[in-house]
Amino acid sequence: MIPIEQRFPRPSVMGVVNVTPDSFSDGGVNFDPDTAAAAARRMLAEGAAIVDVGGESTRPGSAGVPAGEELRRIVPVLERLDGNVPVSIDTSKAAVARRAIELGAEMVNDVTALRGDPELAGVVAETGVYLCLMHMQGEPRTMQLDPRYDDVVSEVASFLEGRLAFAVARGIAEELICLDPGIGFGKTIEHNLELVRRLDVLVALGRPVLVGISRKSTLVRLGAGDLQTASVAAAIAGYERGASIIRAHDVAAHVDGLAVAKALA
Ligand code: HH2
Repeated sequence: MIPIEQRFPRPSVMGVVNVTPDSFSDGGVNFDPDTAAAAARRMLAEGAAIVDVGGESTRPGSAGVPAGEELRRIVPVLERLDGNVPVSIDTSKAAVARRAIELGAEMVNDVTALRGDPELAGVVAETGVYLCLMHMQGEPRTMQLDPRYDDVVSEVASFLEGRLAFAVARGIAEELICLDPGIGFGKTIEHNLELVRRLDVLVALGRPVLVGISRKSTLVRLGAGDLQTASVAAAIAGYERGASIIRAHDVAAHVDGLAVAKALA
C-alpha cells in the first residue's frame, strides 16, 4: 500500500453509503443491496476517491447491531461491487472488517479508534489496509446527553495522538493511518465548530485528517435549510484548515466545491 497521503491527495472525497434502516441522514435509502451498490458506483463516477460502506448506525441514541446483522447488510453490497469501487468499511468489529477486506475493502474506518473490539488492530495490521481513527466521547447511546471538555481541541488531539501510538504499537504502519475529530460524537455545536476552526492543531499531529460533517445536526442547528449547501461550506472550511479527506453524502457537490477551493488555495 502506498502512504495514505499519496492514495488520497488533498482534497479527496469519501462518499457515504449507510446500509442501515436508521442512519442519521440517509437511513433506509440504501438498505437494499442493489440500491446501495448503485449509489456507490454513482459516487465513484461523481469523483469520490473511496466509498465508506457501513452496516451499523452510530447516530446519537443508537444501541448498535450484532456482527452477524452487520455482515448480512454489508456483504451483499460488497459482493455486488466486486472490487470495482474503492471501499472503506465503517465498522468497529474485527469479524466485519476481516470479511470486508476479503471482499476488497482497502480501509477500515473505526469510530471507536480501536477501543471497540480488541481483535480489530490485529486484523488491520495483518492485512495492511488503511485505517481511520476517530475521536468519540462516550458511546453513541449516551454521547450527546452531556458532552464536556476543558479544551475540546487539545483533548481530542491528545486522544488521537494516544490512539495513533496504540495502533503503531500493534503493528499498523503509521503511513497508512488518518485521524478524525469525530464531529457530532459526544460534542456540542460549539465543540464541533471549535474543532473545525482549529483543525490545524490536529493537522499538526502529522497525519492526514478526515472530517465528516456532512448533513450533521450542527448544521441544522446553525439554521441551515439546505443541508447540501451547508455541508459543502463546512467541508471547504475544513479543507482550508488542512483536512485531507472529506466524508460526504452528496459527492458531486463536494467534488465541485472542493475543486474550486483547491484552485483558490
Ligand atoms: N460520522 C458518521 C459515521 N461514521 N466515520 C468517521 N470517520 N467520521 C465521521 O464523522 C463519521 C463516521 C455518522 O454519520 P452518518 O454515516 O451519516 O450516520 P450513521 O452513523 O447514523 O450511519
